[in-house]
Amino acid sequence: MEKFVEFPENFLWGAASSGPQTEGNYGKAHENVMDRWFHTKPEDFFDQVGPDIASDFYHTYPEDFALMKKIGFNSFRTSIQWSRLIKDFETGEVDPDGAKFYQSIIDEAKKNNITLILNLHHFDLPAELLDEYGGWESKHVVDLFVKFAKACFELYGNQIEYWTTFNEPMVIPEAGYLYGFHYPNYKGKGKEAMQVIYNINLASAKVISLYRSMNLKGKIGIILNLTPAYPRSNSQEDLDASEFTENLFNRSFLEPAIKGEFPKKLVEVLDKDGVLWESSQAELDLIKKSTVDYLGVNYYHPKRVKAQDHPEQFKEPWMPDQYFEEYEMPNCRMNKYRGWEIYPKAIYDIAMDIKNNYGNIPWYISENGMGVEGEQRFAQVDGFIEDDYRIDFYKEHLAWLQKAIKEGSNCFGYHAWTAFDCWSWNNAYKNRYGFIAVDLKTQQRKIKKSGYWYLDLTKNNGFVYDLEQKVE
Ligand code: BGP
Repeated sequence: MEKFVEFPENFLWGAASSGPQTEGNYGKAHENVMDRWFHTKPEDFFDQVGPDIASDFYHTYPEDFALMKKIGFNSFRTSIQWSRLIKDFETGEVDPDGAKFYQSIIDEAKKNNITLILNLHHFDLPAELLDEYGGWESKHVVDLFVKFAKACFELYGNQIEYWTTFNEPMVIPEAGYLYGFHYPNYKGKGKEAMQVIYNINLASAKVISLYRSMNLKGKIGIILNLTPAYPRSNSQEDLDASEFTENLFNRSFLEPAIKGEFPKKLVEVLDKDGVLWESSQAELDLIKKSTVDYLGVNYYHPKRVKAQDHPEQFKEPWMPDQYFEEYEMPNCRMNKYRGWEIYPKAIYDIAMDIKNNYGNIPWYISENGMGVEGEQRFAQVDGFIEDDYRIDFYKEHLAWLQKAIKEGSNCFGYHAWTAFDCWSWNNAYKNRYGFIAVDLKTQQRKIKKSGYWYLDLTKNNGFVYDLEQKVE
């Protein structure tokens, strides 16, 4: 039966993006690791398009905020690039042009009545810190990140209500150290990846502790990509595999962020295998007391897992894959352009997990979305893109989210990925995700059909839908 899917009052509606994917490199004194990757191996990127211009947000932000307002946003997330704001990483000295730019972003958001969520790290470690110290493997880098955060809080602390320390921190060890799909493209560095997990948790806790000590008036959280690990069967082997996968890929950040502790079972396995991170009691105490005020959840796809048939292949060097194997579930819905399964119900499962197992902490969907290759095929003669597939994707996910909210999950907002088409880590502009199309040659913007749909959704604070039938 059709019904009105209604959201709570004052719900945050908007979208997320990030500095490195939108701004372009104008005036930036330092490369981040993604810039470095493109500058050294442009052939790794779709159509060899890099982040140097990206969506030109450095120049187009006044127009972009006006368009976001026009399609109903009351909030927007972006990130401050460490490699733009800081001139000297060791001292934390600020680059005045960088500081001016982010102040303009804050002012423009305010002018448009858009609440800005500011994130401090979106895969964009300064490349020099990788060269000099081994990046997130180093605790010195943790302390340099705290200096960067201090500069951000000193400059903008009281102007921002919602801060986040990291976006999808698990992607850094996963993509950079285990499987090699992000720079520095290491593969098989299991032990190092575990230290990176620990160090980033420590960095987040240190920044939260600093934020609290500065008596600022906002809130501070973290953004995690939660990919529920569903087992192939109820056999003990498959259940163990899914539990390990959950603990490693979701809860190694979720537990410290909210409970101040690492998952016990994961720590036991890593200890037994001799790959547990190096930590001190003082650090663990700091993590224990520096938990988040709220959580952001990026949800795109689930993980399907089964027991590993060939664990011996992953013992030397140590890799977590000895405890699980991912597989593609037969007959699942797939976005073949991205290779991600579409499974909207997982958003409900995540919401109820937060409610039941994490003290029903305030949280929001900080990213959810879908892009396909060749979106231009949906363009009408005047270039208007009729992206109904995206509208359907959003409706279905939102309906599951609203069901969880009705059942008591403490969700305060929904951010899509993304506002206007932006650059992606090696897929560049292959899969377009925006409500607003960006013409890469002219940098002209044009609202897509989904943008007008979002305006209606936000005006009505809901939409008509039948979750059972999945028809409007
Ligand atoms: C998330 C990232 C975003 C964004 C999005 C879409 O993991 O936080 O930065 O890129 O995924 O994924 P992709 O761009 O890889 O298609």
